[in-house]
Amino acid sequence: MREVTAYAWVPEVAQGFVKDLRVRWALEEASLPYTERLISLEEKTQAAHLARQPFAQVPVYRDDDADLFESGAIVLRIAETSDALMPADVAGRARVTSWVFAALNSVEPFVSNVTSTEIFFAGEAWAPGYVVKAREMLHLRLARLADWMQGRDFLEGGRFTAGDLMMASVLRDLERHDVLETYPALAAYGARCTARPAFKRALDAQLKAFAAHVPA
Ligand SMILES: N[C@@H](CCC(=O)N[C@@H](CS)C(=O)NCC(=O)O)C(=O)O
Repeated sequence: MREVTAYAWVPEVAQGFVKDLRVRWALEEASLPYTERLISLEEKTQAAHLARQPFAQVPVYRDDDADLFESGAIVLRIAETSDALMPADVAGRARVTSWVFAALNSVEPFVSNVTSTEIFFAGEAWAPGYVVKAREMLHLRLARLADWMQGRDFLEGGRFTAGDLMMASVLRDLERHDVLETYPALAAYGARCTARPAFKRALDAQLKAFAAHVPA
């Protein structure tokens, strides 16, 4: 049994970007079937959900042996059971873990500072000045990542791993923010990852749920 908790519906701006997509993508890469547990936006703050996700967010995931939250933790758990997302050797697995954390810790906060300001706070008086600084900080991280990607198709060279899944998911949040144009190698890397059939199946599954639950 594998079950992913996701939202039944979110406003259009978030559709295709809700983080259960990462979990669905990992499961698709690993060819592991799963069921969906879809909750409303109201349910996220109810006790039953908070008992499983203390921050009132999705995704939440469970399988026969574990119940966990945080997309990175979930993707790593799935990766541990599938050589589609992690190599078999200890050293290679450690590198994948490093990249999952790098995506979530060293890149995503800088991406979020820009995207959340430009999407949710664009009208605030402080936003224009803040976003200039946030973009500068983001460019520092992206420039380093672009250097790393030189001569590499994926983060660790020739093969796709859970690290790429997470990094591409983070970079994808910049699609609507004219940032990746500065880094053709990163844009190409992201496109290489999201061109994978497993990503398409995951995205379709998330969007299908939203289409079936449009509020009256
Ligand atoms: N660090 C968490 C973040 C999860 C997250 O941001 N979830 C969003 C949807 S993409 C959410 O449920 N937001 C509702 C809220 O924060 O109240 C993870 O990676 O799982």
